[in-house]
Amino acid sequence: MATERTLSIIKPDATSRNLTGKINAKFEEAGLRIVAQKRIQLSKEQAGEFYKVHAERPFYGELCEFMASGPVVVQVLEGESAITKNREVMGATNPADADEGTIRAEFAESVGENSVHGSDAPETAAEEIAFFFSGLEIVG
Ligand code: DAT
Ligand code: MG
Repeated sequence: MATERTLSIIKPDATSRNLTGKINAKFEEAGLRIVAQKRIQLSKEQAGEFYKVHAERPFYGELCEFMASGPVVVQVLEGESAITKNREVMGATNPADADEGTIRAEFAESVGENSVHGSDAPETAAEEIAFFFSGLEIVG
């Protein structure tokens, strides 16, 4: 096992319900360290660029609108197998399928408004971290 970094986003449905601290507690309880964090509001264009891998999916327009609809908290999480571990703590994309105790089971409102994003592989984690953060902003 190796120490990894992954990109996490606390989405607008969660920031609007004041859940940032509760979600961060889930990461920290799982042994993930928040080594960079900032609250920003994305434009629809920036959301579209971030999610361009989904450009052909039927929900792409809705996803970009939602991600630009309010503040998000973007963060870098660090820890042993952080990419996989974060996906476990997040739970399944659709909260109806998410295991008990996961962030999405507890907090997500729907498959579209599902409270958190997490990178899915080492390559995407590196790309997504660089999308939001410079090296100077990440302090492990
Ligand atoms: P994940 O966020 O678990 O990595 P994904 O990469 O398949 O899931 O999809 C990215 C986001 O797109 C997801 O968090 C919410 C939205 N999405 C996915 N499937 C959807 C659907 N069937 N309807 C509406 N939004 C969807
Ligand atoms: Mg994904």
